[in-house]
Amino acid sequence: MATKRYTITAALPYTNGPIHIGHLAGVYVPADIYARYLRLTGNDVAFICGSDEHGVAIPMRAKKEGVSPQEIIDTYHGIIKRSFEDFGISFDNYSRTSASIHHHTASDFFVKLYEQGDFVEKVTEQLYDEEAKQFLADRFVIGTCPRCGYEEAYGDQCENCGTSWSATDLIDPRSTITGAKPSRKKTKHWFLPLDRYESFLREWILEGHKDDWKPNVYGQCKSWIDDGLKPRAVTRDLDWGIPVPVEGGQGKVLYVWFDAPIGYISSTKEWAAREGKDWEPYWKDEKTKLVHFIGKDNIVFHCIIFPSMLKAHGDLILPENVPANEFLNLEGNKLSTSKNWAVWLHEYLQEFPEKQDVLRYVLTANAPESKDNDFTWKDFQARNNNELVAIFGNFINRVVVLTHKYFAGEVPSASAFSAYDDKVMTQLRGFPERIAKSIERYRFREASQQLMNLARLGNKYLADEEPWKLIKTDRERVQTIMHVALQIAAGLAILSEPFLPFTTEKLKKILNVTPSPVEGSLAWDTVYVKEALLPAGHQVNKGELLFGKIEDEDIQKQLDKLEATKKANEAANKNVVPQKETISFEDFTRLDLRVGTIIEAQKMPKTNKLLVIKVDTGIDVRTVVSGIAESFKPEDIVGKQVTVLANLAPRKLRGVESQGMVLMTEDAEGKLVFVNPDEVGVNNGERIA
Ligand code: B3M
Ligand code: ZN
Repeated sequence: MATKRYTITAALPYTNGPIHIGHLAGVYVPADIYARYLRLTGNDVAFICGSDEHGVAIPMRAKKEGVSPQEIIDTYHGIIKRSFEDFGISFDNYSRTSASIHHHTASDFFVKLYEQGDFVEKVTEQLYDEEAKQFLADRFVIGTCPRCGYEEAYGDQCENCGTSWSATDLIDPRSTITGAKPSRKKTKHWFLPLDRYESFLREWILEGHKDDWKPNVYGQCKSWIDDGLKPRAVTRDLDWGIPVPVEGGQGKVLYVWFDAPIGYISSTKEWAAREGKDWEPYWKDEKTKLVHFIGKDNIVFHCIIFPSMLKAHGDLILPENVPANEFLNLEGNKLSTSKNWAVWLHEYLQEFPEKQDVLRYVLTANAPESKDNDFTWKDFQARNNNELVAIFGNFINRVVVLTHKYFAGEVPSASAFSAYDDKVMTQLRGFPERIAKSIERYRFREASQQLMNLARLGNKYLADEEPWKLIKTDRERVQTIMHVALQIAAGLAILSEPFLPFTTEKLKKILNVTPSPVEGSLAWDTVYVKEALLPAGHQVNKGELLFGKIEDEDIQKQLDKLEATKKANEAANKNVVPQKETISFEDFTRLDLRVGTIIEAQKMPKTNKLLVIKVDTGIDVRTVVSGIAESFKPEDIVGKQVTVLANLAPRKLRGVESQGMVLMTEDAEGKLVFVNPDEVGVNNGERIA
């Protein structure tokens, strides 16, 4: 088998909180499946990660909890690292960006680019919080996104539309430290002139990776490049981070998104030093395949900015692929740390001890690979009970129990195969390649379903052949049937490892192929080359159940917990109706809101609530039927300027066609008031946006 060298990275999580199912589904489980698969097929793999401990998120969290930033990173680095271990994420190294090897690596990287003249040094006006006496950037600023209109966009990125910004681009910026409107103050920074890399990026991504990068990733890159790339500051006026190592850099640190991806390199170095290896081929040899696993909000940093840095550096390879996932929602709502709308990994394990593989499986089978997806507890239960228990677990259990019952646990020898046996064996031999192909194309959902199909094949085979009936009349035939079934069980033990590593271990124990595999290695490839994975005469152990049923009350408990979270959030927002589902900027632009003047008003006969009013909208004079008669007398509103939704489809109320809507809200007493264009005169027909 031709082996290749792979450097596989998984996004470095920020150590400002624990991690939840969204992180696992979006990045770490797919990356782990990929890494495990590559190792099983004999490749040379460095699977690299670590904690992202710089950036504004850390001091912000520290402030909130009233502790030092160091305490924050130490606490969450510990919790996160532990969660990864608990869920079998098989990093070769999990480092942290506060490590000195990282500070050195990132500093050296910066100095090299600086000396090569790859930066532009500029004094510009930056946002400044006079009260906090601090420059504001990144998450210290929120404001309205110029592209999509989202009002809570961060200073470096809008989490709604994914566009990356400089803080000064935002509309109506405000400080997240004091809430104040920032002033502007001059300061010097180093910029990476991304515009210089445009033609390189065009050629490398837009031409070179049109067919092999996921459409969501490719599309984001394309729109970025087509929008025109601008120089981007890679330093910040902050005191938390890696000091800027060149003259004039005092009091400044590297931008977190400059240092964090270099963390992949430092983590590789740390690993190589520990293992007595050379790190360089993993980052410098053109034949090495570098793959970044990330969530969709990290695409621009991994596809545009970091590659431009790598390119500038000159000695380093570029990623071969960046298979970013979309987002996972929980029970229909966006996962949110601040709203505690999440399934935290450490809590999950307390409630479902030893069910790591169940979560891994459910998150893979339902992974947000090409669109956002929803995690529901009902689906979790169904996948466990109907697939893992009823198909996979059931098959293994039947095979093991019958082998013990009929043959004292010994793999029987097979006599001549029937045509059906041959067909089943051929199908079994086809699975490694099918699963491999899906994994190599980053289609992990598909791969996990194929694994389940192998267990289905086994179940069907037993159900069709019915050895429990034949045993009375044809023991020899039963020997062959169990021989074949045991080969499928062994196939599952091998092929399930990337997906269900804990189960694989148990299964190998049951099949007695641990610690030393039968006759050489039970490796991925042996499934299709070996005559028998489990030879006749091999003794298998007594079984334990691989999966347990999840009961309705276990699920109800989780749903109740979420319901309590929802209530707590609602109480915290008291009386305020929760925000409706997010709409896109395009949705918003479809509303035609105008200033109009009420020129006539009268009560609708035989009703208490309705007024029929005539509004001059500047476009025309139209009739609007409005349910406001209890709050206004007709004569009081004539002459008032109001906001009109002009393009609402007309509808008839009591036989009168209403051609629009006048916008209203309630005052503290519950009385209706107009949503008015200020008291200053505005021309009718003026648009509101
Ligand atoms: N810490 C961002 C995130 O968690 C970030 C990834 C860095 S990868 C170099 O969204
Ligand atoms: Zn936006």
